[in-house]
Amino acid sequence: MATMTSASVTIPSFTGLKVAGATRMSSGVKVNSVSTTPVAKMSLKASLKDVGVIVAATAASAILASSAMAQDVLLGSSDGALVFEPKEFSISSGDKIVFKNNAGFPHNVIFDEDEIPSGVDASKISMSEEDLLNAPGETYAVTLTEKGSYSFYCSPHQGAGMVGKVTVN
Ligand SMILES: [Cu+2]
Repeated sequence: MATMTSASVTIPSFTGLKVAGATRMSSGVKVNSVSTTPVAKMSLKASLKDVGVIVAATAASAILASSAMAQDVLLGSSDGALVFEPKEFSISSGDKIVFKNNAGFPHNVIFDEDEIPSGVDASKISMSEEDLLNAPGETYAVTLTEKGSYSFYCSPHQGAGMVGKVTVN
């Protein structure tokens, strides 16, 4: 039973990764709910780990290497709360923010077009609304250069309070 459940959950995550859409959300929720069984959790982790590596490599290639500092932000706290951790922080212009899937996924990172410095294109620094980080450890990185304050949220969990704010100095 545990093995069957694991397989049936893992396959949609595998094939659907990055293809996006509302269906991805429901498969991600299932992953979390079945992971209470130790056996299912172990095999899930093993198979999803490989996916995470592939996705991380793909994401990394889209990001220019930089000698600037990086700020890590966890997506979901380790106790499972639907929050960015930290949810409010400051960086220097040119620093990279690395959002990392931690718990309670799927998550994404959308900058609020009305709460970013004028002249900054929200779509260029955000993930797309339907794009979701499904796998443990999967990351989304963005480098901010324009000084000012930026508000961002996770679209699946915005209503639950998964919002954050970064000040670029
Ligand atoms: Cu979220």
